Amino acid sequence: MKHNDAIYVAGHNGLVGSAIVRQLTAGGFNNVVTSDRRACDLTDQAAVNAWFDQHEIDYVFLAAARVGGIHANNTYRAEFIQQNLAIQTNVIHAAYQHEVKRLLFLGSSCIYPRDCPQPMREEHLLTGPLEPTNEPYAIAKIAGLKMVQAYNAQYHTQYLSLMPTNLYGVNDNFDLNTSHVIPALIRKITEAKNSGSDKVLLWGTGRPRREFLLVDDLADACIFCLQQEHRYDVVNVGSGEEVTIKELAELIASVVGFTGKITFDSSMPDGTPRKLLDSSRIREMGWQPKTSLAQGIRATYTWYLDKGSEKVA
Ligand code: GFB
Repeated sequence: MKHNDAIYVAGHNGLVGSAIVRQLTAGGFNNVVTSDRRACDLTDQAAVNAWFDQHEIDYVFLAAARVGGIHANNTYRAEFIQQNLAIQTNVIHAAYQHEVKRLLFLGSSCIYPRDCPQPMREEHLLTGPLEPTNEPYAIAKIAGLKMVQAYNAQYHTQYLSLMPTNLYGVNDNFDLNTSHVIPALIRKITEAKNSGSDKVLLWGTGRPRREFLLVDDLADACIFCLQQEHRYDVVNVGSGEEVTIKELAELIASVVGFTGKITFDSSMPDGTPRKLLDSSRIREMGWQPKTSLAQGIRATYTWYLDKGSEKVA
């Protein structure tokens, strides 16, 4: 990628897209192109085609998606499959028709089977049933990566799907009904501390294990991969740092300074028991994350106090 190439970041307002834009800008890429929903509804194929007609795009980062935590995935099942299938189909096909040089599609570690051997390798895809709470989202993401593979095979494109582990960071969603676990816990534990409460109630049993990656590290991986020679259609991106939800809650409580009791509501779903990615491919390519979970949580908490809490007030 040259510094003046036209680089389209689809989904630039979201957690991932905004981090890619920040990182590209910091790296001296001076022709980053974005589209807001009014200018181009990505679920509308005609609008997407018209938008690509008007912009000469060299590279695409496809970070636009309907996303959310376990409760949102489980509740808005129809919207998660319909919107994601539409967005990714429209953007990937328009990119192909407009001869973009390369495209990077963002998937998710929930594409792997619920009871997948750990750590999960790219070859484990489609070897067993999915986790029910996020099956519609996972099926859409699997369709996206299969579309990338099919276009590479038939049309000789060099598109790539990155499968990130659970992400968090600046611009995260702190709405308690739709958020992922880290922003939810930062908000719940901060509010418990501020209200003088001696306990906080979290979902599930606290026993599931999750691997987390700061979104700035993921953005770094995206830009790194799109500049490498094309070798793989699918690449996992994880930190290798895995904790139980209870350990995560204790870490967040120590960052926030909350000393009350952490309790769990086991009537809420746990989701997948464990999802640790095997990230050997990207490590062999020469990439590794820079931020530990503790550093990332401190940075996200600082941002939440500064900006995030205004958004959710
Ligand atoms: O991040 P999260 O919503 O999604 O939840 P998943 C992770 C774990 O945290 C689950 C527990 O075991 C939850 O029960 N948890 C505890 C909480 N308290 C809370 C809370 O207040 N809010 C939330 N959200 N969780 C998602 C998938 O799965 O991961 C998506 O649904 C996507 O498809 C995403 O793949 C990365 O890790 O379970």
